[in-house]
Amino acid sequence: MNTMSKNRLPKKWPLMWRLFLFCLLTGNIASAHADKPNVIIILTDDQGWGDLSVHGNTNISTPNIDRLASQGMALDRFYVCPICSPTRAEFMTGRYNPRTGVKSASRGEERMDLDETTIFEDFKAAGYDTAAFGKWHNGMQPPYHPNARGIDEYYGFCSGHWGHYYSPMLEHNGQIVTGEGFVIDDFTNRAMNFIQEHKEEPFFVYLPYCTPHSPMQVPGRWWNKFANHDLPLRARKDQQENLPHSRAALAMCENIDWNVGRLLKTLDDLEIANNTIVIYFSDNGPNGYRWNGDMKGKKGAVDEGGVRSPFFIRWPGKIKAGGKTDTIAGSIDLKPTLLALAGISDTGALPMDGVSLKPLLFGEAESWPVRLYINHFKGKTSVRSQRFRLGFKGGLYDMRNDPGQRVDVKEKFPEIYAELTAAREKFDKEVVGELPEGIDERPFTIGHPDFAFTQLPARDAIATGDIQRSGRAPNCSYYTNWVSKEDTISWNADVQIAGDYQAQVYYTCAEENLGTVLKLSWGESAITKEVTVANDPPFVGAESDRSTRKSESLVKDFVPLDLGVIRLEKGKRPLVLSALKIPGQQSIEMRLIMLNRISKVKD
Ligand SMILES: [Ca+2]
Repeated sequence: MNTMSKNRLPKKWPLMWRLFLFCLLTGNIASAHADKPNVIIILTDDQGWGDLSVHGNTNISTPNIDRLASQGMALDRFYVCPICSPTRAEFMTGRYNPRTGVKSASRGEERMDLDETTIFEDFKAAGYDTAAFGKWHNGMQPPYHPNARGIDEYYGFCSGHWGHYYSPMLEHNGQIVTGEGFVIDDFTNRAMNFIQEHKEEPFFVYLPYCTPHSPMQVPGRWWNKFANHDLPLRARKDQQENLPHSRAALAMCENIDWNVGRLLKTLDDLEIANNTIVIYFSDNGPNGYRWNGDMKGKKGAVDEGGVRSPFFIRWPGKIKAGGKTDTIAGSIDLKPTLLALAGISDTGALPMDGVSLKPLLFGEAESWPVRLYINHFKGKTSVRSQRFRLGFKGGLYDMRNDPGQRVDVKEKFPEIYAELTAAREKFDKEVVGELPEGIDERPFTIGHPDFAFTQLPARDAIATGDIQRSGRAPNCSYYTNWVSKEDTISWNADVQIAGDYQAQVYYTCAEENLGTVLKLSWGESAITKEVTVANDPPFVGAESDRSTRKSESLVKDFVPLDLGVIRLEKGKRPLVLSALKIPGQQSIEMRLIMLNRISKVKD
């Protein structure tokens, strides 16, 4: 059941009215949005610049993505952030990541500030139908949730990574659902269906794929080609290369390519390819040492290899096919560029750092301004000019003659060194300075006025005593080893409006541990529930891994248990899950709590 409609505000203008008025004005039903190109953004996760055959990687064959380059334009010096969430924030806002409040990738630090206006909100205001299928990674609870940031239709997961890619637990517009098959195929199917259903309207589809990010899972159809295959091209430091990991990553990229092919064929079949802008890029450098054109660094580094992404844009008849430029650009330029290409205004008040690349793409850039492009993450700032890169340790590299960043030339180019160093200091002071220091203490929001649902995962919770997190990285983890009644699991929370909330906990509990009694409390308000139904599923994930996982938790088939209805008064305090009785070895294993507001009450 799609419960989206009751959870979201209605659009200001019903669709039929919008279409009717538009057609009345244009007098042309068949080309009702000819001046409004559709937009599809394909964003891959941890795919390096080198992970494509079009870039000379003979280990791999990616004909469909390569076709985007031959039918569109390649920006071959396109920069993103060294990790996931910051790049997404830059794409959505046109602003350097530190300005957006995104500090890191988990425990709420991935949340984008609420005064930011997303590209989706702008396109939605211009009459577009918007959708995202995949990994959001910029906040889970409304108003940080994608549905609250301009996305009409959302299907995927909001965390930074997932523990299993085959029919996993996902969400659809805030409600927990089970995926269908391999996630990338599933996300693409959803996108193709959305495009089919919305082909008569202008649409904006965002496809943030979650591969080749670990866990390294990919169906046999793609894996078998690589399983026992030599890789002729190896990492720059090939002794550091984990071959099973590289093989899996390349197989995952070939699976992405197959899905891109299906997506492009959908546009051809619907005869809307000419009116659809397709962009392809990645969110950071490769997630391992593998061939990447001799560049220095991988994911996490602000060196060239950590931040240079593949980038292709196709708009048949508008952007010349087969074009390529080395002009530096990056994720902060996407929002201004797409707004310019679609003739849409920014509805936000905050100034963008990026510039519109439209003149470059249309071959109209007679004198492109000299600019610097800056990459920053966690105290490390690197500055790129068209020719040089100033590394975060202060080395200056001539990227034209030394693309591998091997020789520091700051003594040979003292003026350039001084200019780039000054730019770095200015950036650190003015831009990085906008990011609050210390740990992120923003509470997790519950019960936004426009959205009835709130998911509170173990990722965002704090546990005491003997309770353990199931994996090193919080993203898809759960809490286990709850052996003491003294211990609790709690969320630093902020209830937006008072109401009665139906609460469910997604749990496991072995037969011998039944009878444990849970208590969920918000100040004086509390509900209790005895666990009487066992759910003791096996671990899932490792059996599908093509190379050994490191930080992701294995998952289990958690099921919901109704805890009852709890009254939550407006305000900030911890939402606490405790155990009044633990008659067996331990209480439940806890994956998440779902809250659905069933009625509002006066404050
Ligand atoms: Ca990533």
